[in-house]
Amino acid sequence: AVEGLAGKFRGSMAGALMGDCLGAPFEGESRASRSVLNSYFRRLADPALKVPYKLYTDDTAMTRCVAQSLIDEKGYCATDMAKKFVKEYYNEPKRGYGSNVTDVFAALRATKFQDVYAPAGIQFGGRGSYGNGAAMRIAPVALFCYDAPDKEVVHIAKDSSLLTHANRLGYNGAVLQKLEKLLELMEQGDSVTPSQVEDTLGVYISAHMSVPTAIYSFIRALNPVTNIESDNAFLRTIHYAISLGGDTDTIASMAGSIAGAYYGFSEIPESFHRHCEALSDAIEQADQLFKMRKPK
Ligand code: 8NA
Ligand code: MG
Ligand code: MG
Ligand code: MG
Repeated sequence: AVEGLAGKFRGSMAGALMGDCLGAPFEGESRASRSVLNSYFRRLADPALKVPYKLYTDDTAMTRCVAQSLIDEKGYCATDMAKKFVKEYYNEPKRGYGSNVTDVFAALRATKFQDVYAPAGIQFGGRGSYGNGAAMRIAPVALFCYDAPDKEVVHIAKDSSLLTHANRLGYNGAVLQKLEKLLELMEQGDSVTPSQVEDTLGVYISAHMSVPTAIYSFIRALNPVTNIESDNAFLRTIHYAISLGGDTDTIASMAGSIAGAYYGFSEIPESFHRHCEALSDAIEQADQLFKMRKPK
């Protein structure tokens, strides 16, 4: 088994994928009941269960592009990343993309990538998208910048987001406000209900109503959670994130990437590996990003 830092890189990429695959069946629906989710996770843990793997969605499709672009270009290249997003989208358009981001892909293609940041800038009457579609694909940037100076991670995170999501100031401010609320919820421990999380942090497709929720899910699942049977802490994170309802695949993917990095790949139960599409690709990309670490 790969342990240590390499295992954390694998865990982060695998966690992002698994949150997406496992959360996708519940996306956008009303919150799944505790018994439905407990039996879902119990069934998947059974090595005898033979079912087709769960397909990844736009979250992973875009995460794979971000990772592959950083690997191929040995750094951030806006044009290459934008081209990869567009190629991926037109190859497999039915991965469940947000309803407006596809206009960006169309405009990038129509303008032959002349100004790769322009199409995102004109979304929503020039305000830009505040959807969580940039945050949901960010894990490879954190891995690529692991040993790099902080300013590099901020630069790549920001600029790679701007390829599709221009409304950054708006949601950054909101995220900071939400972090205070997150701390308040943390102080209330295991008594916080899913409705309280929904009302306080949000479970929606906007970045500011999902990124703090994903961080909260990771923190909350460090300890056992009432009504969540999964006793493996990595799975508990994904299980808990899904239990909040709303944008389940994306919140579970963001929480899963944090949990996977924290616990490491070896903590992800093997019985779950075969339930997620293309896990071996996520591991391969993690290994390549690990090898490319840039010293400070
Ligand atoms: P996006 O840029 O199309 O944004 C998603 C949605 O957010 C838009 O369609 C709008 O409804 C809304 N929105 C964003 N910015 C603004 C704004 N400035 N003013 C008004 N409304 C705005 O796509 P994205 O890549 O950010 O979307 C990511 C999400 O879509 C992820 O959850 C992903 O899994 C996917 N998705 C979500 C659902 C769901 O029901 N939760 C369903 C299918 C797909
Ligand atoms: Mg999705
Ligand atoms: Mg280059
Ligand atoms: Mg989603």
